[in-house]
Amino acid sequence: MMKKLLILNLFFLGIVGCVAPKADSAPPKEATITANVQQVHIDGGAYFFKPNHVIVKVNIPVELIVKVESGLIPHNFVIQAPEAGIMVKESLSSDAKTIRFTPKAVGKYPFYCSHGLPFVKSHRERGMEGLIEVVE
Ligand SMILES: [Cu+2]
Repeated sequence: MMKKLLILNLFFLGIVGCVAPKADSAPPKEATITANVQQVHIDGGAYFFKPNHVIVKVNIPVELIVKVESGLIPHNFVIQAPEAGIMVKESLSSDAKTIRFTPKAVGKYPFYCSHGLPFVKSHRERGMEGLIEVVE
């Protein structure tokens, strides 16, 4: 447990230590398991999710606690992975929203924001996407 906390602390220090951490250079975020629920906090905005690579264990309930920076741009959080029992589409705000599911199959599944306007790059194309990695 102490080791896990230490790793978590180092992770946050790493984030704070970088002036502008490039999203895809950050290490993947492992879920914190408490009382048989795996919790991960994800922050989003124009146009990112941080962390953008989350690792969870199969067959253990997951709680993603997701919020986005305040502003007028609407964002949502989508995972379409029926093969893993994960079907999520939730609108987001600056109030944290808890998204619950239990991953049923090992694999890598994308999450993203599906917003965007016709004829311009979607939020996903601009970087609002990430990966849920489900492991044994
Ligand atoms: Cu968006």
